[in-house]
Amino acid sequence: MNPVTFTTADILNNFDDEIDRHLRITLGCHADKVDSDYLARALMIAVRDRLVQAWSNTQARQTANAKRQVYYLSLEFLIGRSLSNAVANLDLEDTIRQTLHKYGVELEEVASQEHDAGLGNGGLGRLAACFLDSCANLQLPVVGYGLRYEYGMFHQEVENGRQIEKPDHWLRNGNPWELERPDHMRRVHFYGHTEHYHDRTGRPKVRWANSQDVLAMPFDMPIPGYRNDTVNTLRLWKATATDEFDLQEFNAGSYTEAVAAKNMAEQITMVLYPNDSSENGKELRLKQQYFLVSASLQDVISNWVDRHGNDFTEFGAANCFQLNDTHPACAVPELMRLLMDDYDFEWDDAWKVTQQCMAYTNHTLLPEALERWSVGLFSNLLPRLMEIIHEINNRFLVSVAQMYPSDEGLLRRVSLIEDGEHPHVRMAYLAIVGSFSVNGVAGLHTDLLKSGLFRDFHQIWPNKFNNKTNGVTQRRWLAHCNPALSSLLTSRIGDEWITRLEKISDIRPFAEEADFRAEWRVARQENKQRLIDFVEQETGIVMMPEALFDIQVKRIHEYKRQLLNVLHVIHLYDRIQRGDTVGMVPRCVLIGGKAAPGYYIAKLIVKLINNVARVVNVDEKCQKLLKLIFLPNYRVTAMEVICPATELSEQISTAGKEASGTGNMKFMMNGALTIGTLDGANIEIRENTGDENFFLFGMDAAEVARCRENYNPDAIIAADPQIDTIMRMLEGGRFSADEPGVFSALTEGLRNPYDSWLTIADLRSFIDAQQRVNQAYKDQDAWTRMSILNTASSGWFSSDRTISQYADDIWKVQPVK
Ligand code: 26W
Repeated sequence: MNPVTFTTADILNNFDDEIDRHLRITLGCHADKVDSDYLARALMIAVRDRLVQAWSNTQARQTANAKRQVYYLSLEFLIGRSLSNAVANLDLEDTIRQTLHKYGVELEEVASQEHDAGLGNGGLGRLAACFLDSCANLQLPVVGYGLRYEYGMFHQEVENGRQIEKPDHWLRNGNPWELERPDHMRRVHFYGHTEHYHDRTGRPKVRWANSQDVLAMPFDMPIPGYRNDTVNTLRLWKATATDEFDLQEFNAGSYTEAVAAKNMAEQITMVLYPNDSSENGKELRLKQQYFLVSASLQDVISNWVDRHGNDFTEFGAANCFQLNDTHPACAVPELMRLLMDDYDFEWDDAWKVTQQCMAYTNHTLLPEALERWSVGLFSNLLPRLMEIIHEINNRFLVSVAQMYPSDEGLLRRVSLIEDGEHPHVRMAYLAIVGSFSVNGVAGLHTDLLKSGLFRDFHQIWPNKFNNKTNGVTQRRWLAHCNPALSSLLTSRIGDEWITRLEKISDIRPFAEEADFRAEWRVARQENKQRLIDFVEQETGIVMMPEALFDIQVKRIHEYKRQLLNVLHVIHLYDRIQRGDTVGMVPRCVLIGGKAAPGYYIAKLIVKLINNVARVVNVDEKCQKLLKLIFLPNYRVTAMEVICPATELSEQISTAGKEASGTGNMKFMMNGALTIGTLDGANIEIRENTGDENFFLFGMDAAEVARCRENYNPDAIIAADPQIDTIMRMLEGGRFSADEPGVFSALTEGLRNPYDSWLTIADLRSFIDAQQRVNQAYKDQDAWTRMSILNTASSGWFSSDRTISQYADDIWKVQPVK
């Protein structure tokens, strides 16, 4: 058929008509029923239509010209909303505002109707979303592969101070961005057994027999670049039942039951696991992981075969898979399986290809977060993969034994199978052995991987290891979420920073101009007011506009030490009670974040924050000086209001525990000052902004290690009257009058000499640093200068920089213009 093309002008001229047509015809909305929800849907469809042409052009261009394609495999993509992002990237804002004014609404109001795509837990998932944005911005041939969960990250509510989880049915009103692609459906095997046989030429072969199969249906989401005619793809798989599944399992007499049983297959992509940093070993989770990996690899291979037939000579050089943590580590044995069983590769050739195109990113040092799968469970669910893993391990251990003869301990330590009564597969080791690149996500993190967690592997393959410090996209995390500051920046240095954040350092000299500082404060105050309104709407609490906005938002976890933050609030509360308030600046402390549903201590921390808040916020004496707020249901969209209004960013993890952090970068970019430990990317933030513009406290990673050797929290508490008072208030029930003893697990943890998080050890230093913050805030002019210098120094923390480094050092991939 002949191709039909529209010019951009045709489309733009008709924007009004088009919205009208989508309202009336696509959505069947009667003229007197038009509201911001209908308008949002009509608008999203109209914007998506504009993306489609550039989208298929991008695909054609990349297929024709890219020497190497990259696939970002991730169980999580924490996208948030897409409308405003697409509107900005297509430069449609003015056109759309005009159209919407005819309906008497603002773009912001319409955009706020869109449901967050919350297909991730936290840092790792949001990083994947920032990376896709940067890849599109840099015009790199990168496809994201993930799962289309029916239910994303749970919705958090608070009842009697406790977290309650509610399901997040984000697809209820449809997802206008996605395009279903039934012609690219794939089939994934589970269970069954393997059969070894000889093919017609007498070669030994293996087949996976009697498997139960599930179909993988792809849904594509467009990822638009910033005004560059590039639209990349995020392909999300949905599990659906095969028809024979029903016939096999159920007899013909129970037709309706058989059809209903389709649910079993469709369970696989029903819900995102809300665990962040602790693995739980559930079979369904392994099913999800393998489902993603198998569907995606088959997709890539089938596209390859379409273009090159069965000639795989260049496959390894032309394709690169980036594994987002170990969650998709089954890609290693799965690629081996597909090459050997389906395309007749010999082991050595398949292994060469696999090692040539896999790369692994580690995101955590916490031992409890390292994925291990029981060999029994694995063999049952994925029998063919388990065989391949055993073979990879045997060959690997033979080569290690050759390199380091008679080091039995080493062989046991690096084995992919952890021996014991219940042997387990160590997924991180599988990923390391199968990849040509292993990277950490901040300088300290990579150093600790090399010297600690992966020490033996670093000794074997020093050149595999490399660092890629994380970054965030300034398009969402500054240009979009902070219009006041963005236009102020652009008025002085132009708008090149939107695509080249290193340019933001040009703002540095303006820190010395009083007028500019005054304008900076006006923008900040406008943002604080936006947050005040948001918080009042969500919690009923009214923050004081003149107060220091002191904010900690992230997953609730012991290592992130929200507890340390609360102990400081209790200290301020005590000072206010005692009348010790000379020179104290008013402060609003806001804490937000979700606890994993099965993480008892994290949930208790949520309860403590809420209980302390209840006491502080009704106290007469605190009214003008102190508020504590727990903001429920922290999510991407909430951060878009929070980070522009933040003055003090809390990055207070136990040194050596936070791999990088990325919230810390969003705050810095928006002009917040950081109070933090020498952990993760805080170290690089401090290096860039300068020691004098960063509030440092606490032990560094080396001191933490030494501290553990003879840690005596009781002695520290007894020797420091202020700390002693804090503990007495907690233990005396000041915040648990109606439920005596509820917090004993927390106070006992604090006093435990084996407390992994060493909270009491850093408390004095933290209180003192907070006092320095207090003094600094009194000089608003000096504070503003520091704020400007933080923004001016944030160029390094753009995910564009991070992705350029992945592209140059790991992927060896060029932009396709
Ligand atoms: C198996 C359960 C599970 C689920 C998620 C284990 C571990 C995870 C992630 C690794 C948790 C995570 O999001 N890690 C964060 O990754 C960010 C992006 O690199 C870093 O900035 C954070 O420091 C790190 O905690």
